[in-house]
Amino acid sequence: MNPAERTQWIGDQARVIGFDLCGVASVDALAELSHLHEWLGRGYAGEMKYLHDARREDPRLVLPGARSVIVVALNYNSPQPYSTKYPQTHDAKPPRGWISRYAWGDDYHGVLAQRLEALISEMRVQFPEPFNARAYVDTGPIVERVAAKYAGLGWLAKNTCLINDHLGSWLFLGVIVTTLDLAPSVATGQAPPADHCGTCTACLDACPTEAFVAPYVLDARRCISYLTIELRGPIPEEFRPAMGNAVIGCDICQDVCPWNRKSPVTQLAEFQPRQELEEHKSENDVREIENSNNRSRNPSDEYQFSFCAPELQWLASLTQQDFSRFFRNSAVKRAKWRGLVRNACVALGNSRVRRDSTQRSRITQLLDRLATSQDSLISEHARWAQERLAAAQDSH
Ligand code: B12
Ligand code: SF4
Ligand code: SF4
Repeated sequence: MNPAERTQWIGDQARVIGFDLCGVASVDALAELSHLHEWLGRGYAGEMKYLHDARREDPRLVLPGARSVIVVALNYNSPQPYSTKYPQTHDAKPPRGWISRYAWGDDYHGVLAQRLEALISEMRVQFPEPFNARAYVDTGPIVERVAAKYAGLGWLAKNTCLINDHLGSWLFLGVIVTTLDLAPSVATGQAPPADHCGTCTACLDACPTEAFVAPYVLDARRCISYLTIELRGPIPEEFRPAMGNAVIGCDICQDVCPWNRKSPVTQLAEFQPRQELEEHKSENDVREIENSNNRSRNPSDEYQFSFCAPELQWLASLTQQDFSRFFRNSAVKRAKWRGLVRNACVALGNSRVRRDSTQRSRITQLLDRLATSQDSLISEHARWAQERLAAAQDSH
C-alpha cells in the first residue's frame, strides 16, 4: 500500500470501528501552534499547568520520528435540549443545575481510547513494518483541534471549537501520533476546510463571562468550563453571578451556534444522559420518574432526572462516597467532590428561589449546614449563596 492508500484504509477502518470522522495531518502542517506560546504568555491557561508542556508545540517531541497525526471525531449530540432552550427554574419545583452535554454519559476518554486502541491493533495487522503509534484523548500533549483542522475534519471557529460543516461541533476528538508514512488528508498545497463563521458573532455575544478576548481567542480563566471543572480553589466572585445554574462545564457558545442547529443526534448508548438513582428520590419524585418514562411526557418533565439537569440540592448534599459512586466512569469526576459541591452552592445562590416558596426553607437549611463545613472552600461558597439569595429576595 502506498501512503495515500493507507490513509484511505485507516479512514474506512475508523468508520467500521464507529468513528464519525477520520483524517490524517502531517506533523509539519500545524500552523496555529505558533500562537500557543503567546496564548500561554498572556496567562490565559490559568492554573492548567499541563498546557505549558513544551511538547505541545510539536508532536515530534511527543513521539520521536512522528510523521503523522491521525485524528478521529465522535458525535456526542444526544437528543436532549440545548441549555439555552431548557425550561428555567420556577418556584414550584426544586432548582436544577446544568451539566454540559459532554458529561451526560460515560466518560468520553475511555469510550474513544478503546476505539483508538482497536484502530491501532487493526493497523498492526494491516501494515507489516514496525511503527510506533501513541493514542491520546485529551490526555496527551497534543493540541487536538489544530491537528483536526489539518486532518480536514473542520475549521477552528470563533468560539475556538472545531466545527464540521455536516456534523457541527458536538464532537469529541482523539488522536494517534505515529511514525507511519501516511498521505495527509489535506494534500500539500491544498487549503484546509474553509472557515464558515463569516460575520456571525453569536457565540462571542452570548458568552456570559465575556471569556473571548477576540474572535478565536479564549481567556480560559474566564470560561465557566474552566471555573467549574479545572479551577481547584475559590471561584472569583466577579464570575459567580454570570455562571447561572452551570455546575459542570458550559455549552452556551455551542448552543447558540447556527452550525449546531441541525447537528445529527447520536444514538450511542454511552453518551445518553445517565439517570440519578431512584433511591435518592422522594415518593413524589419516583412517581415523576415513572411518568417521565412514558414517552408522551412534556419537555420539562423529560429531563428532570437525568444528569443533564440534576437537582441542585441533591448535588450540594452529596457525600464524598455518593460522589464516587454516582460519577464512576463519568467526566464529572474531574471536578472532584468539593468542586462539585462548591459549584452547586454558586448555582443555588443564583437560583432566585423566592423567600415564600416551598423550596426556600429547605435550601436555607442546606446552605446553613454547608456554611459550617470544615472545608473552607465549601463554607465560603455556601455563605456567598446565602447572601446572594437574600439580596435577590430584597429586589423582588
Ligand atoms: C485545555 C482545554 C480546555 C480549556 C481551555 C479551552 C481552550 N479554548 O483552549 C477549558 C477548560 C476552558 C475547556 C473548555 C471546553 N472544552 Co476543552 N480542552 C482542552 C484541551 C485539553 C487542550 C486545549 C488547548 O490546548 N488549549 C490551548 C489553547 C491555546 O487552544 P485554543 O483556545 O484552541 O487556542 C487557539 C487559538 O487561540 C488560536 N489563535 C488563533 N488566533 C490567535 C491569535 C492570538 C493573538 C492568540 C494568542 C491565539 C490565536 O491559536 C491557538 C492554538 O494554538 C483539549 C484537548 C487537547 N489535548 O487538545 C480539550 C478540547 C479542546 N475541549 C473540548 C471540549 C468538548 C470542551 C468544552 C465544550 C467542554 C464543556 N462543555 O465545558 C469547552 C469548550 C469551551 C471553548 N469554547 O473552547 C474538545 C473540543 C471538541 C471540539 N469540537 O472542538 C477537546 C478537543 C477535547 C476532546 N478530546 O474532545 N477545554
Ligand atoms: S463555554 Fe461558556 S463560558 Fe466558556 S467561552 Fe463558551 S459560552 Fe463562554
Ligand atoms: S456562533 Fe457564529 S461565530 Fe461563533 S462559532 Fe458559530 S458560526 Fe462561528
